[in-house]
Amino acid sequence: MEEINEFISVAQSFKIKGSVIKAEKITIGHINTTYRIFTDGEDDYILQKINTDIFCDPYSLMENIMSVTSFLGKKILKNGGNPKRETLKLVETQDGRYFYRDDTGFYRMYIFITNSTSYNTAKKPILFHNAAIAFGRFQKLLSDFPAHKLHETIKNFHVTPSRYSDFIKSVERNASGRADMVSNEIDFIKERKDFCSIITDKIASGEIPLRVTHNDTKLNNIMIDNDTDEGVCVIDLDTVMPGSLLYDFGDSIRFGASSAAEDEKDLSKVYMDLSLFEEYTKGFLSEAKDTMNETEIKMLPVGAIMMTLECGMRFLADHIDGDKYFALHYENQNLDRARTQLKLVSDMESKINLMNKVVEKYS
Ligand code: ADP
Ligand code: GN1
Ligand code: MG
Repeated sequence: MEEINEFISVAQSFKIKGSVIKAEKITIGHINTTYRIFTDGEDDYILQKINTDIFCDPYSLMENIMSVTSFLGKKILKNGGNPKRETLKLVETQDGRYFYRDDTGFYRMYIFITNSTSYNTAKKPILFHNAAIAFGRFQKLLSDFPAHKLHETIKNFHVTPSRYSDFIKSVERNASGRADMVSNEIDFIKERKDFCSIITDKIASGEIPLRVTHNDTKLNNIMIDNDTDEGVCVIDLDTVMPGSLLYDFGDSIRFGASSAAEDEKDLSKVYMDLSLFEEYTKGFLSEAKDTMNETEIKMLPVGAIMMTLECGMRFLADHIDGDKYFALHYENQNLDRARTQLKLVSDMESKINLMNKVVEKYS
């Protein structure tokens, strides 16, 4: 069956209000397959086929999402907010589960958050500032979530030294035969091997605490209100797990403070925009500062470099592996993505003193 018809058919297995009018694929996001299901009822819906090559235990993943979204829903209600709009809301299947499985895949459904947009670039600085406030608030809302309840949905997700050794293995395996053509990029990463363990060492020594973190805080994982430009809802909760707050801050900067798209081919257009860095830092610290320790605050710029280097390694490893992980829209897209990340790393390294000054200003 054609994919779109498969999604329309699967949608009937969920308790949706009204009838399905049409389905439209959403191509933002590198991991899951996502459709908007339009209905003639009160709500539209998001139907997602979970990528089970990447999330090998979708049952545990759904348990995480159920417990996190119901925890957030209760808090939002208590604070006078709108839980249908301010957190993801799972839709039950006709037989009372929160996922549907058949031989085409493993699906879940959320209520579609209306009148909001997930941006790939910070079109206006205020969008990025507001995203920072929303991610900072998300962090705060989950600060008393019982971390032991969470499954690790992807092992060693932001353990950068482990990502580094996976990267070296990909280079050695050279499954696609592309490694020889990217030796400059490989060398750039190898020169930063020692840097990779700076955050994990401090987690091991207890200087940096493990918290419940989102772990995938790029700008397109937050819905921004079309009228007010405010961050409405943090989405893409597949990787909510114990982690460092530096990962969440860092990943937002990696993606949203870049002057260009993640796959920009013209590297002269790619740099870390210091004014966007300042917008984000100001917003994030205004929400999260009180819960952070001194080391975390001081190391925010390191978090940004770490997440960017790590993502560059992951994109390049996937290019060398023959594009097995991230969804592609054209040939060699992972290489373009890797190159922007490495360009950002060297730009951030040259701006580290300026970044530190910004952090000092708002802490
Ligand atoms: P992926 O893991 O592939 O990144 P996401 O969960 O981030 O998948 O979803 C992909 C895109 O679908 C998002 O960037 C957003 O545009 C849209 N989306 C996801 N959930 C919702 C929702 N509840 N309401 C509106 N749009 C959504
Ligand atoms: C993926 O799912 P998505 O597109 O929001 C990836 C992140 C990467 C990001 C790079 C589960 O995020 O870790 O940082 O691509 N998610 C997973 O854009 O691997
Ligand atoms: Mg996403």
